[in-house]
Amino acid sequence: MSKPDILQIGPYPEWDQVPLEAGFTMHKYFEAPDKIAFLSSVSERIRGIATRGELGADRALIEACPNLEIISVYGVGFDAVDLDACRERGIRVTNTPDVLTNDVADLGVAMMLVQSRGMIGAENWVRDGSWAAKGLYPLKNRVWGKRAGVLGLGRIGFEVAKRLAGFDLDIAYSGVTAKDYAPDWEFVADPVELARRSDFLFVTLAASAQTRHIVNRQVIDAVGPDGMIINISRASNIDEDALLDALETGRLGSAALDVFEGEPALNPRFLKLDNVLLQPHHASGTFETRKAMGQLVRDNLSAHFAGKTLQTPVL
Ligand code: 8YV
Repeated sequence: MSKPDILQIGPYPEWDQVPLEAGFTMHKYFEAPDKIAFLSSVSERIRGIATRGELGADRALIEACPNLEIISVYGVGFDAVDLDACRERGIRVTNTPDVLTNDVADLGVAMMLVQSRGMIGAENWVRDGSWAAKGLYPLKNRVWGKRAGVLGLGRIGFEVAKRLAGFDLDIAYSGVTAKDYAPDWEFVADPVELARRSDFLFVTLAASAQTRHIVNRQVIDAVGPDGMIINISRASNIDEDALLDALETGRLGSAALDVFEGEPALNPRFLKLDNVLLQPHHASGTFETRKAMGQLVRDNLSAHFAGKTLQTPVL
């Protein structure tokens, strides 16, 4: 039996690539120097797309593949996949939820700690001899006992909040509705109100057209000059220009960011700031989690082509 043809939008580690190639005929779109020519040479055969959270699949790509049946996303976020284009043609979409939740939450909390305690600067203080030459490292801000706001108490937000409880933080959250699984934490519907009562504002909501720039200038100003915004979701959830303005002028104390508009390129204004911690979109980047994500990508593709129930369907 011939193997289903899959268009591969981005690279995977070898431990995923090898089994993918055993089960499917993989067409590496990301390696093609002339993408348009490459696509037109394979598009008729393509029955599946394997992509990554940040790369997705836009309408033009979906429409270029007339026999497309399924898009399997290596990531929980599917905001970069044009779901309307998929719905119109009954194309199935899967993602990789749950397996990455704890690692993403870990990194978010680590970013808060690293940035509050100035650990990157402290490392440099040791390495460049400042400790010996200048003496004690400047004092930094306490974490425990302060107030945290979690914007979006889904799977990842919940795990962030659980961890923050361990630091005796006073926790509140915002979302569409109050969650019955979070009776100990205050529900604050309005993001501006949530920001006003937060020393640390965690942005953990799934990105969509509705959440675009939900963290706007008003929210940023409500966090204020002593506060910090931590983003482990998608850049589009924050008005990045407003964030940069606030960081540059000190209207916002600091930020810790794993995601950027136009990543991996980022606005050069970020590089001039010392009140922001910059991370290369690696919140799910552990061996254990990435292996589980790759397995789910394959399991969903295999289930689909075997006519079985999809493991983690979005559509
Ligand atoms: C991954 C992500 O870094 O899950 C997501 O939505 O953005 C991340 O886990 C990415 O999908 C890997 O390419």
